[in-house]
Formats: sequence, C-alpha cells, structure tokens
Amino acid sequence: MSEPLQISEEVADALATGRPVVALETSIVGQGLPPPHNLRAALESEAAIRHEGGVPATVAVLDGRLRVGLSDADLERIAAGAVKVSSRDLGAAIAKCEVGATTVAATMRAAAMAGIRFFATGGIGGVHRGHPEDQSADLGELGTTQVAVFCAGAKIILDLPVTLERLESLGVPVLGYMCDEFPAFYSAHSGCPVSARVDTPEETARIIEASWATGAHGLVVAIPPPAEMEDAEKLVELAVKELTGVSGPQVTPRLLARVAELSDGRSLDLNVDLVVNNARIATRVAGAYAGLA
Ligand code: PSU
Ligand code: MN
Repeated sequence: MSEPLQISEEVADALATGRPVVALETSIVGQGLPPPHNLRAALESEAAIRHEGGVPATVAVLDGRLRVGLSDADLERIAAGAVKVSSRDLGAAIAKCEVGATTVAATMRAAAMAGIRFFATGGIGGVHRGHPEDQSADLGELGTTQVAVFCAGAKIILDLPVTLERLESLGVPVLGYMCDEFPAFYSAHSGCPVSARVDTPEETARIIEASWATGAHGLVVAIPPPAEMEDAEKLVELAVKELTGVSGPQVTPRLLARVAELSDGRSLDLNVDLVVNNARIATRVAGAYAGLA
C-alpha cells in the first residue's frame, strides 16, 4: 500500500522553511455548514491565514489518501458531498476511497503526522447535552495528540461544564484568549472558567511551549466570537427539545441546521466569522511560536 499521507507542495515548503502553518478541518465544509457558508468559511479562513503570513493546511480524505493542503477544486468536491470522518474512520475512508470530511479529531491526527502543531476550527466536539454517553473523539484526541486547537469553545449544543471536566481529566490545558470564561460559541460567556488566561500571541506561544515541554498533548485555545448572538442559548434549547429520531454522528448536523433556521441564518454568518477569526489568531500564535528563542 502506498503511504496514506499526502502533503501539498506549498505546505511541505512552508514546513521546511519554518513558516507558520495552520491546519483546517473540513467537516465544517462537508457537514457543519450549508452552502454557500461552508465554502465561504473554508476559503476565507485560508485567505486569513495567508494574509497573516502563514500557509493553510486544510485536511480531507480524497482518492485514497489523507491529504494535507487542498486546492479550491478539492474543497468543492467536499462541499458537493462527503462522509464525516473522525479519527476511527480514517482507515476505512482511505481504503474505500471515500470523499471524507475530517473532524477535529481526524484533522489533529493528520496535522500531527505532517508535523503541524497549530489548528483552527469553529468549535470542538465534547459531551452532548442529556446524552453523557455521546462523547466526541475530539476529547480523546486532545488527550493524546500534541496539537493546539484554536476554537470559539465547544459546539453550542454540548454540555459545556461536563465537556470541561473531561478536558481537565485528560490533562488538556484550556487557555482563554483575552478572556477568563470559556466562550459558548455564539457568545463570549458560559460561566465556566478556563485553566489560564492569555492576552497576546507571544504569551500564548510561551504557554504552549512550556506545556509541551512538560508533557501536555493537545491544548485548547478558546477565543470569544467576534460578535454576540444574544438569543443563541434559547434557540439551542428549543432545537435540542425538538430533536427526535437521530443519533450518533447525525446529531450535530441536525441540531446546527435547526438553530440556523430558528435564527434566520444569523448563526451561519457568525459561525463563518468566528472560524475566520480563529484562523487569524492561530496564525499569529504560530508565528510567535516560531519566533521563540
Ligand atoms: N463545530 C461546529 N460544527 C461542526 C463541528 C464542530 O460548529 O460541524 C464538527 C467538528 O468537525 C467536530 C465534530 O470535530 O463536529 C464533532 O463531531 P462528533 O461530536 O460527532 O465527534
Ligand atoms: Mn458525537
């Protein structure tokens, strides 16, 4: 069998020359956001990373390979229809030549394999509300894989306090970027404390370096969304209450789609904006990390 990992020339060059490289996931393109928001989130995140002097490394399974660094045409293939690929699905998706959109867990794996340590997304997975047995593989991956994940917290549809307890048990630092509270995706406020506050890219880079030097694996850098959606919590509660007849990986896309409907699309625009904002800050921190003496 051929080597499953395929790194684009641009990403390989950037890694070889020490430019900041930021990984991006594609589950947001394949499942998380409807068109045209899905491609907009992907392309604008890539543009933001380039604007900050970095190189985007978007991850997916295509043509039997785990690809790191995609073309616009690759992204369009994923937007046209892809299976959701978490860490346990990587082998099957590769061997079956599926078009696979990678979650945070699977993207962290790919990033680590490629030697990329910074990764931006919207929200990480966690423990579902009312279904504590439904725990995202993102949590376990954060406990084992040495990649820093920049996000606006966990997905709004999750049980945040329980998700944070799990991260604590797994030894995952949760840094609040210019905030003391873990953001709640569409809002800066959740009432849950982070494990440490950071205020600049340099300080974030130093804490990440010292965490890795002392045995930490994954880190979460939680960044408040660039705007507030005041009624988000109410709409999410409604969507959760209405949910029937779906389970497992279908739960997230269904709930997010309903919140989008209930908010007349406001959640979608904010979702795109916060992903792009996270990509921008991740690039600044990756640059600061590269510059540490
Ligand atoms: N956050 C969102 N939308 C998403 C996701 C996160 O706002 O679609 C995706 C991410 O890829 C995350 C995944 O890793 O959902 C988690 O899914 P699960 O709970 O099935 O592990
Ligand atoms: Mn799940």
